[in-house]
This record gives sequence, structure tokens and C-alpha cells, in this order.
Amino acid sequence: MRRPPTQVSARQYSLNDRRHGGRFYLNSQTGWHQRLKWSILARTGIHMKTLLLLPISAFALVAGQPAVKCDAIAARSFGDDVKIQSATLVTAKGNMPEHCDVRGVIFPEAKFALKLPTVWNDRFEMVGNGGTAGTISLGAVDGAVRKGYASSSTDTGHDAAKEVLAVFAYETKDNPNARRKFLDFAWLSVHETAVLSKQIIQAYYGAAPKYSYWVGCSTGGRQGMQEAQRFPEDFDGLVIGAPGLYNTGNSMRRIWIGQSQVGDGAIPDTKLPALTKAVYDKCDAVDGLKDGIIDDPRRCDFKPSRDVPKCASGDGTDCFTAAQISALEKIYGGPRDSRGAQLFPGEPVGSEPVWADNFIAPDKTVLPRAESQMKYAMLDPAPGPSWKYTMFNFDSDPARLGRAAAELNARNPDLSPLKQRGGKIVQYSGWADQQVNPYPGIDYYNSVSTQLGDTATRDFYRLFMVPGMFHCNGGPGCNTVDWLAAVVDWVENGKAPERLIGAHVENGKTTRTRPMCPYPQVSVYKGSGSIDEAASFSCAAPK
Ligand SMILES: [Ca+2]
Repeated sequence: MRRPPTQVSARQYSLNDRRHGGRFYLNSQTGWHQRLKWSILARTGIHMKTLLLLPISAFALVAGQPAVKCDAIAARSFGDDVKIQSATLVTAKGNMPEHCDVRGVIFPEAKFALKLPTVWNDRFEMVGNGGTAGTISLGAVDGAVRKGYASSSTDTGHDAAKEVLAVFAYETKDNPNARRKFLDFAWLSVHETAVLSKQIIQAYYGAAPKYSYWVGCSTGGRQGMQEAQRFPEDFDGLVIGAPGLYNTGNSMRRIWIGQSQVGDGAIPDTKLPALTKAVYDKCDAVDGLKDGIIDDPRRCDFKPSRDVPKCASGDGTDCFTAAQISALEKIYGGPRDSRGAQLFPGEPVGSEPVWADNFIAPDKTVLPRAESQMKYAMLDPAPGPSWKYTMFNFDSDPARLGRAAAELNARNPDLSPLKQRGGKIVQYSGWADQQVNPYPGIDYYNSVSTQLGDTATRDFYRLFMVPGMFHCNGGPGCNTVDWLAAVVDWVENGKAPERLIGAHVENGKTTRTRPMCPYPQVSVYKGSGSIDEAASFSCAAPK
């Protein structure tokens, strides 16, 4: 396998260069990252193709333990745009091993943490964020450090405690770097933190990481896909979970779901058991097994106006009024303009048990997030604080999302640079994802297959749709899967994931296992044996 050019690209890359380039290009709407990347490489005299073709011997490594003291990192310069705030040796405690905890800020406000275990497995794992980010993902960093990885996370350039939801992206006299902070959230800070992390790893251990991995779900999945598309040299393997890669569309969908429930259409969460029962009664057995899991929601013809119980008169918890049924028809149908043109996919059936956390009753958490994104970060021009989700116009406003989409969305199907350097992607989504609609992730996988060919795509990129999994985890399905182990095995041992094992765990006990099959394959019951055992299922093309 070709050695990834992580070491050289990190060493040659100066964050100071980026700042000056960034200033020059910040007002350009698209593509400045590409021009900047090439301009930096041109300045250093190294052409990208040269990087890609360097032999393994050029990256001979000696690694495993620190070459310098932890506090020496605080005294090192990593460019004018980087301020190392602290580098502290933390002694082993509980299940955390001894490590060097490095904290700092990248211009203007992107705070990061990088933890470097004293006993290092020679690998780097960067972890992603959720929602509108604004916090460093320390829990995930610690999880990686416990496994021996050097691991980092960025808050993506703003502090969620000070700038709630998407207000960081709204330019005012008190927030003059809003555009830069928007780009930091969209994709820039992750790349910069990845590059800087490798520089610090090099300084601390005297060696570059042998392999670099990305692990993220939700926003973290979107961030990973941005990296795969824009900076394929950053990571050798990527775990892309439930990616919000059509971010503007998904937020528009949430606005649609909110508008669908304005007035009499509001659906209280007390009705979710009745809705869930109607859905699962109709759809569970369609896949051939009545097992509490809907294998593929596309195969079930669920129609609220026909399939949910109607209230004979008035309202009640076990039935739905005509206005509520109309709202459900809109939610499952998806956003449309006034001429009926579909703007984004409707909801797949199966996630109803957790709709209460999201969009039933229009004041729940996800709708305010989408509203904040629209008014501060997505609509162009930004309408600002007084804008309400009820004001989104499905005829005229989708066209106002293009400028944000160019930065936030991660839908470029040309992954050939990642493929050419040996990078691998394992993407997964729950079929019962209540927060990030899974259809755009499937559409994206198909668009890459169309661009590169099915076989060529399967050689480096595989998608796993998990039946009965909610957003990133949870749900009735077998949603506990070691995705990182799968991508590591692929990158380091050349073993492509043909069949992974998912477990359903309750109170610490595995109650059921199923194979996870690379899309478009599905798991098929062999006809005998326990339906709670993965061995009773094979991976096969859907019938
Ligand atoms: Ca089933």
C-alpha cells in the first residue's frame, strides 16, 4: 500500500500562509480552498502529484514515545496564527493513561485540544462535532486516547456557550470575523486542526503518525466528508456517520416539518405511541420478519391518510385529527414548492419513537437550530434576529441558500484524489434517523458510484445502512458496530468490510446480532436458526 503523504504535507504547510491566503480569498464565494492549497504547494515547490507518488521509504518512521517533554510543546512556535495556551503532562488516572494535554487557539477563535498518550500506537484519530458545534469533543478524544491514539478535536471556531446556535456566523460590529467563523464551522477549522495536530505530533514524538483517521457522526460525518472531498491528504481512513452532507436541505426540511404543524396541525408527543404503532403494524413485516425492525423504509407504502387512526370526533391521544393527518402527509411527503416540485426527500418510516425530541410540537430543539441556521448562516442575505421559521418561503427562499450550500454542504462526487492515495471511507446511517434524513447520504454514495464506477467505488468507499438505528445510535436495530475497527482493517491490512456485525445491547447485554452489509446489499434471513443471531443471515442483493 502506498504510504500516505501526511508527514510532508503537514510539514510544508504553514498556517501563516493560510491566513494570508485566506484574507485574499475570503470574499470569493467558491473554490478558494483549492486555489489556496495549490498556491501553498506551488510556493513550497512541491507539486501534489509528487506528494502522491513519494515512495514508502520517504516516510520511514521511528515512533512510540515522546521525544521531548510535554511542556516543551508550549514553548514551540507553530506559526503566527497558532497560540498554544498550555501543554500539560497528565498522570494516569482511572482508565485514562498518562498523556500530554495540549490546548490552543487557531486564528481567529478556533479552540482545540490535542491529547498525546505517552505510550502511543503511532496513529492519529481526529474526532468530529455535533449540531452547530462550539465545544471541543473531549469525551471522544479521551476514548481515542484510551486506545492509544493521539487525538484531537476543534470547537470549530466559536464558543456555543457565548454564541448560541448559529449566531456566530452573523456579522455585526461586535462579530467582525463572522465570515471566517462561518468557514471555520463549514470546513476550515477541521482541516487546520488536522494539519496542526500532525505538526505537534511530529514535534512531540519526533515522528509523524503512521496512519491518520477521522471519526465523526452527524455534523462530524459532514466534517469528515468535507475532508475527504477538499483535503484528501489529511486522513487515510474516515468513519462517516449519519452525515449532514446536504446541510442546507436538511435544515430546510426541519423548517418544513415545523411549518407543517403550525396551528391545528401541531402533533403532541403524547400521540407518538399511536403513530409508532400504526407505522410498525404496517411496515415491520414487509421485510419478511416481524422483529420490531423496519429493514428498508422505501419498501413500505405507509400513507397517514389511510393508515393512522382517525378521531371520530374531537381529539384524543389514540387518534389523529384531519389537520394532524394533513401535517403527517406533509412530513412524510417532504418539502415542496407551491407547484408541487419536490425540494428535499420526505421522512422515511421508522424513527417515530424519537420524534418527540425533534419536530413534534414546533418548539423542540431541532427547529430552533434550523431557524438559527437559516437567519444567521444560510439565507443570503442573512435576515438576522427578527426572522422566524414561519417566514421561510418554499418558492423563493431555496434559491437564497446557494452561497451557504457551497461551503456547508459536502456533495462533490469526485472522490478520486482520496481513492488515488489509498484513502478509505466507511459511511453509515440509521434507517430510522430522526435528525439527519438518510436519503441524501444514499444519493451521495450513488453519485460517487456513477462518477467513478461501482467496482472502483467499492474498492475504497462503502456505505452501511443500519435498519432500526436512530440518529448515530439507539433504536430497536443492531446499532452497536465497531466502525473504526473496520476502516482500520481496510487501511492497514487491505481487508475491505464485506460483512460487519451489529449488536443490539440492552443494559450492557447483547440481545441480538445482525450482519451489516455494504449498500446496496441487505441482510437476508436464511430461513432457519435464531433471528437474534447474525449467523442466521447472509448479505445479499435486495430482491
Ligand atoms: Ca422487520
